[in-house]
Amino acid sequence: MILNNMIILILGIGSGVSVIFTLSVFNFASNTSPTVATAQLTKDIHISVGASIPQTPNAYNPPIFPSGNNEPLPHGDTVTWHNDDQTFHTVTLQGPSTGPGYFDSGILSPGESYPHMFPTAGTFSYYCTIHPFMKGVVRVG
Ligand SMILES: [Cu+2]
Repeated sequence: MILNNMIILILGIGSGVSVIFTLSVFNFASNTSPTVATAQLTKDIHISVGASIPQTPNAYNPPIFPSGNNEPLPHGDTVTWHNDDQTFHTVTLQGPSTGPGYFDSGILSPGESYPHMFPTAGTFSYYCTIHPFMKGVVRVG
């Protein structure tokens, strides 16, 4: 009887371990996607309400992206601008309007978005052609 109980106990531990192992693998797999989704959500720049008025702070928000001491955007990544304002704006690279790396959203209506992929490293200053006082920077590493 004692021997039989020990075998059952050992089998019980064995199956318990395998269940725990299976659960941890499942949890790892299910935790992966939300982490990626959160990272992508941070690559957005918002055109602020009132951006057409020079006194409005952070016309592009954040005005320098990535902000603060954050690492530059990895080259190959995409930033999406969102026109949250109630009038037209553009997202236009400053400098010559030719050559590789140039980008221009054209007119963005209220509620419209503009994605742009940065293929190379650099510091990219951009502005709004309708309201040239609106300025922003994207840092790409
Ligand atoms: Cu504008």
